[in-house]
Formats: sequence, C-alpha cells, structure tokens
Amino acid sequence: MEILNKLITNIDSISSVDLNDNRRKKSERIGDIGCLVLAKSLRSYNTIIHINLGWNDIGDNGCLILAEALRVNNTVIDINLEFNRIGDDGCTALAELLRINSTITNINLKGNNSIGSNGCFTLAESLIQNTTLDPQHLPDFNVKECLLLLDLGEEFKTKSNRDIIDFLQERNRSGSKIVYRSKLLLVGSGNAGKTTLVKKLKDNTFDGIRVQTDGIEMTELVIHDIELQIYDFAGQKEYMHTHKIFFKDNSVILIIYRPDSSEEEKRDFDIFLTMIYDCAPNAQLILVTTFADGDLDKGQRPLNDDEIKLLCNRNPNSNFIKTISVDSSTGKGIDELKESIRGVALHLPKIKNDVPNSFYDLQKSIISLSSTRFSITAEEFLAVATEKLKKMSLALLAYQLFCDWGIVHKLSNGDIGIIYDYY
Ligand SMILES: Nc1nc2c(ncn2[C@@H]2O[C@H](COP(=O)(O)OP(=O)(O)OP(=O)(O)O)[C@@H](O)[C@H]2O)c(=O)[nH]1
Ligand SMILES: [Mg+2]
Repeated sequence: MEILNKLITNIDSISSVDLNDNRRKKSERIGDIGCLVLAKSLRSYNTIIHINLGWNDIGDNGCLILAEALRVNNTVIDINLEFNRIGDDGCTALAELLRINSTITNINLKGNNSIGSNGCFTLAESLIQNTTLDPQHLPDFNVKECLLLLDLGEEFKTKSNRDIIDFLQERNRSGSKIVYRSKLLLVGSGNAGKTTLVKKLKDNTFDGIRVQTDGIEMTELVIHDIELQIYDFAGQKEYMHTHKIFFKDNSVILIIYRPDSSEEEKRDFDIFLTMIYDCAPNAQLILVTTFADGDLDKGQRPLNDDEIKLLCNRNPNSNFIKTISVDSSTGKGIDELKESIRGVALHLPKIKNDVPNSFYDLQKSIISLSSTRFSITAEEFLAVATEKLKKMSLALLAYQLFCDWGIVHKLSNGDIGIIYDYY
C-alpha cells in the first residue's frame, strides 16, 4: 500500500493518478481496498482529471465504490480500468454514473472478461442520453444476447459500439415506432394468376380481365399487423434474368401455378423455382395453385392431391413451407393464404424493427424522388440521408433497412433503384 499512501499525500495537487502496471505482483495491486482509499480522496479534492487503474485486481465492489465517489465529481474525464476483475454489477454502477455524469469522455473496460450481456446492455442503455462518453473502449455491444436485450436486429452484429449508440440515441431523439415489415414476391409463369391474386389479397376484388404485367408491379399489402411490399413479377421469359436480383432470403415468396399450364409454362415454372433456390437458398416459399374452384368456361379444373404432390416433387430442391389452392374468383383459400403469409413473415429474422421516426421521414423523401426517376446514385442517396439523419452510420442503417423492406434495391451498376415505376 506504499503507492497508495504516496498517492493520498499528493492528491490535492495532482491531475492524474496512474497506477497501471501489468508487471506488478498481485500483492502490490490496489484491489478493492485501494478503490476505497482513492474514493475518499476523490470526494475531498477536485484536481484529478485522469485515473489509470489498469491491471489492479479491482472487482465489482471496487468499481462500485469508485462509481459512487465519481457521482459528486466533475473533474475526471478519463478512467482506465482495463484488465481488472469487473463484471456486470460493476458495469451497472458505471452505467448509473453515466446517466448523471457529463464530464467523463472515456472509460476503458477492455479485458474485464466477466462482463456479460447484462452489463453491456445497462451500459449501452445509459448512453442513450449521455452524449459525452465515447463508447469505443467499453465491451462490445454487438454480441447476440446484448442486441436481443436492446431489441436490435442481426444487422447490428457487424456494427461498432458508436454506431449502435448513434442508432439508440436517434431512436430516443426522434421517437420511434415498432413495425413488422417485409417483402412479398409473387413469381410464376405468364398467365398463372399472380396479378389477379394480388388484387384479391389487397382489395378482395376480381374482374376476370387479363392484363399482362410489364416488368414488375409494386404495391403494398397489410395483413393485420404486418406490412408487406409486394413485388408482382411478369411471368414472361424476357424478364426472368432481371427478376433474379430481387430474389432474396429475407422475404416471403409465393410461387404461383396454374392448373392447365402448357409444357412451356411448366418449364418456366421450373426455371423460376431453380432461380429462386440459386439466389435465395433459404427462401420461405409457399406453393400456390390457382383456379381452386375451376372455371368450366375456360376449360379449367382444379388440381387434385396427386397432381399437387407431383408438382411439389418436380424440382429436387423443392422445400415448400406450405401448399395452398386458391381461387381469386370465388375467394376460396384466400384467408388461409393470408394467414400463411403472415405466419411465414413473422418468422423472418428481420421482420420486426423499432424504427426512428426520422427514418420514415427519409423514406418519404426517397419515395418522392421516384415520381421523376427510377434510380439514383448511391452518393445521392447518402447525401439526402446524411442531411436528414446527420450521421453517415445512420444513413447506412436506413439504406440497409429500406433494402430489407423492398423500398430501394442495389442495381448491378451500383446505383440504387427506388420502388414504383421501376420499369
Ligand atoms: N376463375 C379464375 N380465374 C383466374 C384465377 N387466377 C387468375 N385468373 C384469370 O387468369 C388470367 C391471368 O391472370 P393474371 O393474374 O393476369 O396472370 P399473371 O400471372 O399476372 O400473368 P403475367 O402478368 O403475364 O405474368 C386472368 O384472366 C384472370 O382473370 C382464379 O383463381 N380463378
Ligand atoms: Mg401479372
């Protein structure tokens, strides 16, 4: 304790306490007792700016005592507690401190291996209102359990502490809303009944008129609490290869089949299915057969069970979550299909998001650009997004989210396509 005695006698005149030495023997480290001595001094004198207590065998109790003392201190800006024995309780004490302290800019907690997800979570939460501390030397917030506690999705796994805190602060600053949102893709050969099914799902209407889809038709569908961006793809072969770029795992895909498909249409169905499995091997696919009530005027009869089984086995990779027969004319199977879409969507990893309101404002601005153009450069997107959100990390998060929602998509030339009027 010789070091501490020296420290206490000089504490009214020094600006920095540096006891970091990784070569010191265990018996020479200050431990929790040393924190008690230092805490007493911190309460009495207001000259210390830097505290460096790395490698000092300090545990939760010592950390708690220091945090308590620092609640009444407004000179310390920098605390290094690396390679001690601090765990979740110590972290919670520091988190409490950071809720009221706006002087400290850096706390180094590297190498405190007992800190778990709860400790990281309380620290991250305390920084929602603290704009002074740089979270870079705190333990990682992007571990799965901590992200779960913070209600953040998989996309934050690769983000830094700074990015995570920026997002939490933005959510707090602009307010936020929880949404369940994803993409619903309808794929299948021409004339299968895709556009007709979209109308039935959306507005419960059927007009029997055939209007061949040109490229992709975009629209929105709400099923109870779930919002879906619909991509209704034209079934013609010319479009097949462009469609590929939209086949992504994180969507619900309906593959539509018409009972009286010609041999050529059956081949197209097979090609679409193969393309989906190539581009999105984990795609959540529902096989939908149309004309479930037949249409004698058009020589249609519904598929029987054996025919549906055969259809399911046409492609060796087929792995349909569900097979449903619908009729857009009579409404048969439509409610069942809606429930199935919702059920599959709810299991998508990115379906739920607590989104800052400022992101919705940005979404409006980006969509308004689509009235005059179908794509913008990545630079233009980032310029608009950083102007609105003020930080590049938030602009990138918004971009990622809009891609998942199907509002924008990366084109092969690097530009960003905006929904509506894509073709
Ligand atoms: N009776 C009945 N008619 C249907 C059903 N589904 C589609 N149709 C009719 O089949 C025709 C083709 O339907 P569409 O919805 O245009 O087909 P599509 O798959 O969008 O075709 P593309 O846009 O060319 O890819 C239309 O005349 C529809 O009215 C159904 O379930 N029952
Ligand atoms: Mg169509």
